[in-house]
Amino acid sequence: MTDLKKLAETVDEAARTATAIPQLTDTHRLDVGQAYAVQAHSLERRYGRGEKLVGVKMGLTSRAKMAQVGVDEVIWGRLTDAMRLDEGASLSRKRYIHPRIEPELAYLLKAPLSGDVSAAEAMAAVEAVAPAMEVIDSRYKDFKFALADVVADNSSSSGFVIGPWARPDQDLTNLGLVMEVNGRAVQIGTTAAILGDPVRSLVAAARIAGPAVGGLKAGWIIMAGGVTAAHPLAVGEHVRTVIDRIGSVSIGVKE
Ligand code: OOG
Ligand code: MG
Repeated sequence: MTDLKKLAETVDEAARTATAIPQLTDTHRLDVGQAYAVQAHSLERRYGRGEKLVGVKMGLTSRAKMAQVGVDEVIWGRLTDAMRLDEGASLSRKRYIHPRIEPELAYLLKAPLSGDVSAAEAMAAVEAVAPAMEVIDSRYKDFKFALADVVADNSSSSGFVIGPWARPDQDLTNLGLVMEVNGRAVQIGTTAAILGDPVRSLVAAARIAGPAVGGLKAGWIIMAGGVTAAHPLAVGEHVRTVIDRIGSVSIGVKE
């Protein structure tokens, strides 16, 4: 029988020490349900070190992301306070294995959400929205994984940065977005790339992540998923994402 706690220790140690590991599915039979259990156990280890659950991230909610990693199912992961990066600050490249960054939209909840909810019900629970970026750093060698591997690895999540919060009572369905590196556009897209309408990602978070975390809570952040393919980060880069009408968010990369 596969020891899910042992696998959780393996992915957690890989993340904690920024060390690449072979895919779990190379040596273990792991279904997606077991992979989520590994994720939950690995996060328990983080909570044991004092980290707090502050939200969830949705993943593979756009075609561009599915194509980049070769997995085509919507996945989710857990966000802790220690993963949050300061807006406009610089992250330390050496704390990661092979970090990539991707432009996202973040929701801030003012009311709990869980289970089957409509888009209107989901939006009624939203306090604010913000331009955001996620730093993903798959713990697997060469950033290669199967569905169960990436789920066990907290869906590659490694950090997130949130820009200024904006009012949610505006049309968010098709906002143009540009991600720039040192002032040069490297990715362009639209929020419509997220499941046709980013609110669908929030609805999916309530349905698939909600029951597993005792409900999405007021005060939590929900990351809707990468709009475009992710950009590999290098020291000296300054990355900025601008979303039409919402605003911008940036981060630098130092040694
Ligand atoms: C998997 C995580 C996907 C997103 O926003 O689509 C994700 C990966 O790309 O490594 O975070
Ligand atoms: Mg992401």
